Amino acid sequence: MNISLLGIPMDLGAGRRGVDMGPSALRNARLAHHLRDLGHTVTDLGDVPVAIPETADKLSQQGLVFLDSILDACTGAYDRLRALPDDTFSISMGGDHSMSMGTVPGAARGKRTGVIWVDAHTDFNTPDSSPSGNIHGMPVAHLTGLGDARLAGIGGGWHAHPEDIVMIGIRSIDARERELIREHGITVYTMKEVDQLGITRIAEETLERLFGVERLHVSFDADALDPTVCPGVGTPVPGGLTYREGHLLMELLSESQRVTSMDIVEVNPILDVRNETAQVMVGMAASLLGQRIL
Ligand code: 4U7
Ligand code: MN
Ligand code: MN
Ligand code: MN
Repeated sequence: MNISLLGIPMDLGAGRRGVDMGPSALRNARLAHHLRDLGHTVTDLGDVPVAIPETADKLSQQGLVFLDSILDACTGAYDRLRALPDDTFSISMGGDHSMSMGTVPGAARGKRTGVIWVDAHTDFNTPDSSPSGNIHGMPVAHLTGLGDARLAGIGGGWHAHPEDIVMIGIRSIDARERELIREHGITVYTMKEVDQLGITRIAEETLERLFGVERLHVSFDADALDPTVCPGVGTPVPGGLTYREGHLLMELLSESQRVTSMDIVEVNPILDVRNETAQVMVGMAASLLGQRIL
């Protein structure tokens, strides 16, 4: 398979600094090399231009911190991905999770696309509901067309259908965010369901639910995994997916041969221990792209 890597070195959407170094950390953990080892043809497209907080205009309009610069970065990512051939698998390397407002519509290529959101958080705040004003807590709401019209418009009119979104690994949700999730009928597998049902059944149900979509995108926030597995994240929440649960989920999705794109987000090298978090996330990508030991 042809795989394209795109870096989005952005930390403007997060409350803590450092995830702008995520693309470097993932390259350093030899993402391209591991994918080539699996037989893929890998092209690194480099990074999308992203402003730094020191020079960007922080002035939040309606509670949106760094809105203008995040719009620019997401639009840049959207344009790069939208131009790729349909059969190229794109991996977007973040960067904070606000980048997915550009990478998901870009990877969708105008087609109906299922979104598998692997995260400790539901990221479904709107500017009104957000307790922090940090845009990395808002991408999914905007992908469905809710919230700020500029952020919701990044994909040139493409939106995710709420019934095509499945979230896995959830264990932190804000009060008003919970109401929005319910109101819009988003499918959520919390850690309680992971414990009760197991990842195998959740993967099967997810693929069944997303049976009708043309493309399938996995947006993988490193904080979905337990902080003992991925310490390098800005918003750690205890009680996350184990190393094997993460791999098994990727392996089962890989087996379906239906996934067409991926985000790796929220890797924070400043908070990490010897680049472990980037290494773990490279392993997750390798499992999603068909790793076979036997
Ligand atoms: B991430 C939060 F309030 N919900 O909106 C918010 F708890 O991309 C956290 O999943 C968002 O890491 C976390 O700021 C965003 C908070
Ligand atoms: Mn997230
Ligand atoms: Mn998260
Ligand atoms: Mn985070």
